[in-house]
Amino acid sequence: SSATQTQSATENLSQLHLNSTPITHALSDVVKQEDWSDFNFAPIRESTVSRAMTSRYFQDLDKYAVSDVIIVGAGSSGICAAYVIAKNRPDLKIAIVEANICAGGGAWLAGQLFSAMIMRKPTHLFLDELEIPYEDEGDYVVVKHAALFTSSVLSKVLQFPNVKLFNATAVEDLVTRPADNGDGVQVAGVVTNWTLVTQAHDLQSCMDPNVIELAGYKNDGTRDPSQKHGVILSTTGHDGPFGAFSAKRIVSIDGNKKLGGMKGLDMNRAEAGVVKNSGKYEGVDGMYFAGMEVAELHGCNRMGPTFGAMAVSGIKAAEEILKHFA
Ligand code: AHZ
Repeated sequence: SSATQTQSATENLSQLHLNSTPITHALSDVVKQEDWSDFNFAPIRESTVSRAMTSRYFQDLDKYAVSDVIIVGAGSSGICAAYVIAKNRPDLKIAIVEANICAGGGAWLAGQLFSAMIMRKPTHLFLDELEIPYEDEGDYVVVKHAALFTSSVLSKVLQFPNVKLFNATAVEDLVTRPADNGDGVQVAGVVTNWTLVTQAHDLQSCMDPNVIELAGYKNDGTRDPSQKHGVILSTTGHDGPFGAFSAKRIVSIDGNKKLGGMKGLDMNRAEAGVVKNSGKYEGVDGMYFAGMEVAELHGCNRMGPTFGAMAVSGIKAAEEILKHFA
């Protein structure tokens, strides 16, 4: 019938079109004539793979055992801060400690289980710098998927040679020393453990932690005045199984401060409140905060699914840290 003839003519056309379009991919020149039958990799020993991973990890543990900046928590605020610090100061060693296997915190989705990430201006300027596309809606912009934002920031941060992400690693405590002026304490590092170990402390008898120390201290634990001392930026998010970790620990150390406790959702107050209160924590020298942990520490509102303040508070804290090292 003519209907069948038309259908087969269309199929032939699309087949012809397909055949006339050369398929290109990274291996087009290696795998000739679409023949994968004798494809193979060069031989490798299992121990080679093991050594390639473990030697590098132990080199990193050694290199970052003393770090200039320790970022606790790799959520949206932490990774934005890491980007700004690492980009401006390639000479600083930046260790990011993230309890989860996945860096990015909550920013793989943008609210409930929805994808599109809302950011209020002027955060679009940061997106421009990172070449992350968005829809301009006037006072705010929309990135089509939160995962696009998070993966783009992470891909840049992880390429800096002065940044190491220790994921699946939890900060269990802070290293503290008496403050230089003899009044109160200063932070001098973080106490770490594999997250799975941290979660299983009640089940085993003794699983002692490891530490990352901040730069700028002498062997006896006093500050070395010839060096800028390192700092901790905590971005562990609001209270949860791990969240607000440093805020809670800090108030137990600094007798002058009570935990503010995150207040209810108010988009118009929350974002500016978090940005204004982010940065240096006056009560304990060397300690900085950004992101939703600031809301827990200082009693700001939560903003719900709008992420501008996460990027901007991270940028503000990064600017203060850069001024410290200037
Ligand atoms: O796993 C945590 C997450 O990736 C990590 N973290 C928490 N405690 C840790 C610890 N050691 C190591 N002790 C730890 N890592 O910190 C990360 C926090 O990411 P997040 O996305 O929860 O925080 P954020 O402040 O960067 O972003 C918050 C985003 C929110 S919450 C919110 C609301 O509820 O109203 N609104 C926004 C925009």
